[in-house]
Amino acid sequence: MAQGVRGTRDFYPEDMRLRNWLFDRFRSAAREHGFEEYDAPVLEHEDLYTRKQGEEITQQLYGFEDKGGRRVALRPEMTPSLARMVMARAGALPTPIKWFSIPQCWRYERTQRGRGREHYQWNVDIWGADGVEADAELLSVLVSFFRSVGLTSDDLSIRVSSRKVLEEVLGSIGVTGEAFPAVCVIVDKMDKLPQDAIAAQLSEQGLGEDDISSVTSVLGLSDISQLSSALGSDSPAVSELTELFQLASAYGIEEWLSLDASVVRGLAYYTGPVFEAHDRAGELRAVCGGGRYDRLLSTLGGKDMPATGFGFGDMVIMELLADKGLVPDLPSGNEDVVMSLGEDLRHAAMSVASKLRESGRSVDLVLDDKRMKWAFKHADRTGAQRLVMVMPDEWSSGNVRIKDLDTGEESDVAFDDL
Ligand code: 4HU
Repeated sequence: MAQGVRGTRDFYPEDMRLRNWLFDRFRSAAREHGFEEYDAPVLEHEDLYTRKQGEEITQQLYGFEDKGGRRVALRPEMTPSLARMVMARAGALPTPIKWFSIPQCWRYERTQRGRGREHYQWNVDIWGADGVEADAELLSVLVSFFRSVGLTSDDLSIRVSSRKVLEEVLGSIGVTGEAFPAVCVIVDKMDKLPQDAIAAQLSEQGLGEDDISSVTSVLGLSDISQLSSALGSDSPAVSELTELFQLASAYGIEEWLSLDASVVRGLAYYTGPVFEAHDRAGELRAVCGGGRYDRLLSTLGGKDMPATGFGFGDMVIMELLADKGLVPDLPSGNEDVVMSLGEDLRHAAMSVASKLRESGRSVDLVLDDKRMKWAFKHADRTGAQRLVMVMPDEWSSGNVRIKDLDTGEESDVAFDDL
């Protein structure tokens, strides 16, 4: 009974301090860019996620039947819930919509490994803005966050491309329409699955050996001039990426970015710029990923609205911060430890604690008989600033003794002045 559900995590107070520290920085980066926070239920209708392009995220759906016989799912990602919310207020919401959230998202893998089944994923999205300015703004949010936790462009790079690159290559081969998102999902798995498995899947989508070579050679490109030679200088993909990199320079974040045509992302709905951040050492999975998805609403039965956004999980970033020695040592946040010497002064200690709490301080009142030595240790261990002692002689003259635990200085303070 001491164990929780497989693949889930408990957050003890020390874990929660770190999680709150991380989420505070997620929130600050989004808030300083003018994004507002929203939330949605963790439980959704399963059909919000029924897409047929073989994405890992829909294959690993944590879906089940509820007691009323309805098919429901724990959300695997936030974007469909956000799309549902935007659609329900279509026309009534002022655009651009700039919203963020930090939802818990769930997966259920059929293959049994010791892998997590839940994580928190910071989501930042802009709806109703169709230019690359919106995509650049998201990259600025990301870089602000990275800087706020002490990471530099030596630690990380954000690899950028556009779905239009692959769209143009496939268009020249005659692969269009329905097959496009499916091919993107397969191409995303190129560095994870054996070559023959990829070839077999691409062949199902109508690509022959020569087509696969053309795709592979373009995906290997990593600068704009190569891309321009391959796709033509009038290529919409090339113009889009050129403009995006110019905007990144204006933001002062260009050293964080690199062009990488192999980035396509594994979600079917992306239509334009796509990006993912990786540690430069190349030891970890992607830290975050995102892109433009201008046609998601029509797949959900609504009228399309341009949109772009990213998801940023809470696990890989903590691994990276640990590798770089950037995980902070966080104190409890308790400011005062209040204790009485002797049982007669219990009530007095409660009055003292109440007075300090009303003044806004965070007060840990010692609840049972402890020795002075214990209180010192306790105050030190929890990182408190002061030890407030209610002592017989001092209390009879209306005072308490306060020890400043940084300087070691002690002074008597009147109860009325607390
Ligand atoms: C994903 C989705 C939900 C939960 C977890 Br853990 N991972 C895909 O990255």
